[in-house]
Amino acid sequence: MYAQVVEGSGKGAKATEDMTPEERAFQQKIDSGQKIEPKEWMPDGYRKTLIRQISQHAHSEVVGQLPEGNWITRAPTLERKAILLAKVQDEAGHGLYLYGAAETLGISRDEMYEQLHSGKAKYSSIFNYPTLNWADIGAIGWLVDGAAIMNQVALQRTSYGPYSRAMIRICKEESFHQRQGYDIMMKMCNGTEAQKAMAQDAMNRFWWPALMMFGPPDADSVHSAESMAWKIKINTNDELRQKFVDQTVPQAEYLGLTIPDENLAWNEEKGSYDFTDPDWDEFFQVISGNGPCNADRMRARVRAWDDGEWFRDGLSAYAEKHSAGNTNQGVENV
Ligand code: BYC
Repeated sequence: MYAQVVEGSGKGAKATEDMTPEERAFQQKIDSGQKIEPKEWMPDGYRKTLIRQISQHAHSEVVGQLPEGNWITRAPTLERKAILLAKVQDEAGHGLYLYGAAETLGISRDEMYEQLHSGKAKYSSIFNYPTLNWADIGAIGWLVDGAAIMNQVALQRTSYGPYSRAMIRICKEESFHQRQGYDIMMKMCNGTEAQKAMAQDAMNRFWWPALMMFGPPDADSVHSAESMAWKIKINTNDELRQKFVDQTVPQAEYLGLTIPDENLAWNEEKGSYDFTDPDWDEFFQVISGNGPCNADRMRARVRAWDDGEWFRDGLSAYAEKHSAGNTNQGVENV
């Protein structure tokens, strides 16, 4: 059992003897592996941390449609186009499950959108990099969805019921996404020299940003300690990054691609790979809004929100009409 519970984001820990009876009972529930459900009592910090993480996760799914959407009209075959369309549509669905899970904590969807559009809420750093050619779609499916699954498989056991259940559903779809990316990479690596060179170039550009997806090193992670005490997070950032590297190296070898890291080497003693850290200065620049595509991504999201105003207005007017007691379902009412 954890000896401490934390009060809120980065505020430090509270000793067991200082906990209120409610906090102690809450922590015991978490420690015994029970799920927390929306209407149950929870510390403010737990609620706040979950809203931050789940809404950021939802924003990542939605913004994540943009780099891939960029290639729907230029997919090389009809089959690839249909697969990519389905994948991008899945990401929209993931965003919706996650916004729904966050709403059970008492925040509205409009507030979450406002936080995204104003730059207050973050979304995954990875989506601030451009997709320059078709091989990038393969690299995203393989590496980016691969990194996302590594995290999300663990999050299926997260302590908050609605988040955990959303993750179970999302993980099923993410495995398909990862396989479609690997399939593109296989085709390109077994194609012409030029196609293989494109695949290697995509790997060179996406390797480091994929490693950054797991967040800063544990020593610099502001939220890990409290999130792990509350089992919001199941693994630390570095643990997941290591697992991802160990899983991906043999896949790259099978493709005949070289991971762009001179220091990558199997470490017999620890039973895993040694590897170079990504450039953390670059990571902090990207999450502060200064990555290659941050401004483009935000512009696209805000425009989509503005363009959808007439539709939201229409839906609200329709709902109002019905809530005003007019239950006539006739055509003149629609
Ligand atoms: N990007 O204390 P830390 C996908 C922020 S996409 C941006 O370690 P935490 C997909 C962090 O928010 C996958 N910001 O944070 C979709 C914090 O800043 P704030 C999305 C990052 O929360 C379409 C600060 O850095 N997956 O599936 O304990 C196509 C300190 O970090 C990042 C999720 O969101 C980052 N990479 O751990 C394909 C999973 N990393 O909030 C694929 C759920 C850190 O204090 N989220 N920051 O201003 C998590 O598991 C955790 O939130 C993280 C970070 C591991 C990401």
